[in-house]
Amino acid sequence: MFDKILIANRGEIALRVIRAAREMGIKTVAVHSTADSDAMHVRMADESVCIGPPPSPQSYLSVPAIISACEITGAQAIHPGYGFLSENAEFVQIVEDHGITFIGPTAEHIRVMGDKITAKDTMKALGVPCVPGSDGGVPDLETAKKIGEEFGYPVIIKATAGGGGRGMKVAMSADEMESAFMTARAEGKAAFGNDEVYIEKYLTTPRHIEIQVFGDGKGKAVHLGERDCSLQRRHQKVFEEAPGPSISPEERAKIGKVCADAVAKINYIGAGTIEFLYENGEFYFIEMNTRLQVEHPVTEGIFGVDLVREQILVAASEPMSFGQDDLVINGHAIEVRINAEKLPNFSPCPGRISAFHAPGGLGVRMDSALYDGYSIPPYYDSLIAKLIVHGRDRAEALARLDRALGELIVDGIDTTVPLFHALLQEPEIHNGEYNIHWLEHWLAANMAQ
Ligand code: MV4
Repeated sequence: MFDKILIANRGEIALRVIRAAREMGIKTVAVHSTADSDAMHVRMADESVCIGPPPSPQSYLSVPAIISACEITGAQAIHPGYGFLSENAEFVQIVEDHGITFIGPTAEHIRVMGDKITAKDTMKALGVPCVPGSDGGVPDLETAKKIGEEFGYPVIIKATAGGGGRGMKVAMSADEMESAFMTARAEGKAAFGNDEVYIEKYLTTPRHIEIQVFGDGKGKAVHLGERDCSLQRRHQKVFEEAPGPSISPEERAKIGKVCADAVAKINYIGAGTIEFLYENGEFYFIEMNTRLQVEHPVTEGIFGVDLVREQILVAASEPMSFGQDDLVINGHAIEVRINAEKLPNFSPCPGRISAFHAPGGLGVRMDSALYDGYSIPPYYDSLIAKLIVHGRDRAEALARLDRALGELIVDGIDTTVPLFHALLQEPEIHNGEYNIHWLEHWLAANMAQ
C-alpha cells in the first residue's frame, strides 16, 4: 500500500479523498493555487504545496507543477478527483512515465471512452445496448441526410469529442439537417479541435440513468446499480438519487450484469460510470465516464461502501473488498448540489461566508469544504456543498432532505438552497415522475422574472 498520495484537486472532493486516505493510514499531500491558501483541503491534508496562480490552467491543470509537487513530497500516487485532469489521458501517461501511480483507469481506457464514437463502438461490441444511429462517423451532409431518412426524424448530431451536451444539435426534420450537421461539426472543431460527428435517433423524453461499475484491472468487475440524474439544468446535474425510482430489481440486475461483464472484459480498473438514456423500459448507452463522479455518495449511501477506498486499493494492486454478491441495496439516497449561485439566473455568487452551519443527524451526510469566515474564490466551480440524505425508503429520504435543508445555514452569499425547498413542494418530485426535460420546464414556469 502507498505511504503517501497527492490529491490533484480542491474543494469537497479533495476532502473526500483525504478522508478515505486517512482511514487507510495513508499520508496526504494537498496542492493549491495562491487563491486557495486558506482552503479547507490545504488545512486538512498532512502537507501542502502551492502550485501556481489562481487560473486553473496555471495551477490545478498544470501537469509540470503537479508532477513536481509529487516528486518534492515523495507521494507515490495521485488521485485526480473529478474534473481538472481526471480524464486526461496524456496526463495519466506522464504520471506513469514518472513512476507515479495514477489512482484511476489506464490512459488507454480514458482515451477510448473520451472519443464518443470509439466508446460506442467498444460498448456495442461488448454487448451494451446503444442508441440506434450511424455506424461510426458521418463524413458529409449527403450521408447525414441518408441516415436521417433511414432512422427517421428527429435525429441528434453529436461531436465525437463532445460530451456533457457540447457539440450536440437536434434535427427535427430533413430541412433542419443541413444547419444541425454543419453547426455540430463547427462546434466540435471550435471546442475540441475535432470536427468528426455521429448521428443517433433522438429520444424525446428519456431519463438519465447511469450505472456505477468498478473493476480490479484483472478481469473482475462489479456493478453498484444505477443513479437517476435526470434533474439537470443546462447539462449540470442538480439532484441525483439511487436507486432510480423507475428501475425494477430485474432491470437493475440485467443492465448491471451487462455493464459489469463489459468492463470486466476490458480489464477496467477502478470506478467508472456507464451513462444511459432510459425510455419505455429500454436502456440506450450514450457515454462512459472514467472517473469518480460528483454524485458517487448516493451509491455509497445505499451500498454502504467507500468507493474512494476501493479506488486506492485497486490502484495499489490489492483486491477489491467486495464481490457482486456482497452488494445489497439498503434504502434510498438523494444528493442535492448546493451552488454559490443567485437565483433565478444561477449567476455565480462568490464571496465571504459570514455564518455556516452544516445539518446533521441520522442519514445526513454533508460533503463540503466550507467553513465559517471562508471566502469562496471566483475562479472555480460554484459547487460549495453536496447534501446527501439516506432513508429506509424514498419518502423518508425526501422528508429527511427537507429537514436537513432547513438546518443548513450559509450566510453572506446566495445559494441554490431555495430551489430545493421549492422542488420539494412538487408532486412530480415525490412521485419520481420526471425526465431529462422536467427541470428546465419547471424552471421556465417557476423562475421566470
Ligand atoms: C441524447 C438525447 C436524446 N437522444 N441522445 C446530453 C448530454 C449528453 N451526455 C447526451 N445528451 C443527450 N443525448 C439521444 N440520442 C438527449 C440528451 C440530453 C440530455 C441527456 C441527459 C441529461 C440531460 C439532457 C438534457 C438534454 C439533452
